Amino acid sequence: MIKDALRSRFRGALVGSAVGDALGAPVEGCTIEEVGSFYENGWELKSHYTDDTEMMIGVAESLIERHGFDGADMARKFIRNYHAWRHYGPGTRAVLKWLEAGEHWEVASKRVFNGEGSYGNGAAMRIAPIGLFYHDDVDTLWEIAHKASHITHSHVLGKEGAAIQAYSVALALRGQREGMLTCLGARIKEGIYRNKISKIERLMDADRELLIEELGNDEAAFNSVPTAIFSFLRFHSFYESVIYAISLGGDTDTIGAMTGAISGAYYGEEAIPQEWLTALAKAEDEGGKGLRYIEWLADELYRIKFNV
Ligand code: AR6
Ligand code: MG
Repeated sequence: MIKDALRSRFRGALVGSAVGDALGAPVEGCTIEEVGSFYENGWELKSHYTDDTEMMIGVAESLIERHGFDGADMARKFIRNYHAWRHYGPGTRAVLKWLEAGEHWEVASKRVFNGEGSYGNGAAMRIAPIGLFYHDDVDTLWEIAHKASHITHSHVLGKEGAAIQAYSVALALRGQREGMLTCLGARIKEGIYRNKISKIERLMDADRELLIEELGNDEAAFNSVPTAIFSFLRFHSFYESVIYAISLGGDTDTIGAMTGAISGAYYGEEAIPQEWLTALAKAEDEGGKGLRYIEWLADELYRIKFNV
């Protein structure tokens, strides 16, 4: 693959994730019907991005500054970037508070949910930069995705979900759409994910209700990561995959973000509708880290990765 195409795919993954997040944000928690009526006049991007993108930015910033994974630094980036109004999950909010108070990044996340740790999708939703940075080395990708998740999500299902999402982004970046499910199947250890990934092929003609029943659409990583992979594989364009993911209702911003990351890594930034890019830039004009900044992060990851 020529390097320019790969550069566009780096941008596509990060920008695609932010676009999916912002499109899903106003309909988070809605039913299929409610999403349909909110967007009945067309899929216009009208919102800011949420915690999904704010944390993805932190992951990218840390990889760039440290030239690889550094847990303590990544935790500091999450704390520095935190804005409560971007709607963080309750578990993550608590962990970030303890990290800010000085707890070690390998310890703080183990305290939530009665010591079980979180299996929410909050680690998977932000993991795209790791999928890009380690796309050519699956063993390292898998290990680093688990470690980067552990900062806030220490439950094995939270970590495995993030690793599956990171690997899906890497496979999409490498153009491996056909072999994606086989490659994932060969890596996944946890039964709930193995089971759902193995169903995807058979569900291609399912209606939305059945799809939700089989794969899920909520905040648990195992009820949303397989759904994002399905949304990517079910269609042949960035636009169709992302609007389908959001049309399922439930955790729309995060399923939108994860579908956008995989699809953006596959199709490249050019495939993202220009109106969505313009609206994303406009929504963040008042001080957030917007489109140009996210593109710059992607370019930096690319530059460091390929030493150019
Ligand atoms: N036991 C029971 N419920 C759990 C457990 C557990 N061990 N782990 C997670 N949950 P959280 P996130 C449920 O709070 O993953 C934002 O809007 C529990 O209901 O760690 O960072 C994002 O945009 C918990 O509240 O947050 C995402 O959409 C929920 O999973 C979403 O929230 C999320 O886990 C995920 O955020
Ligand atoms: Mg969110």
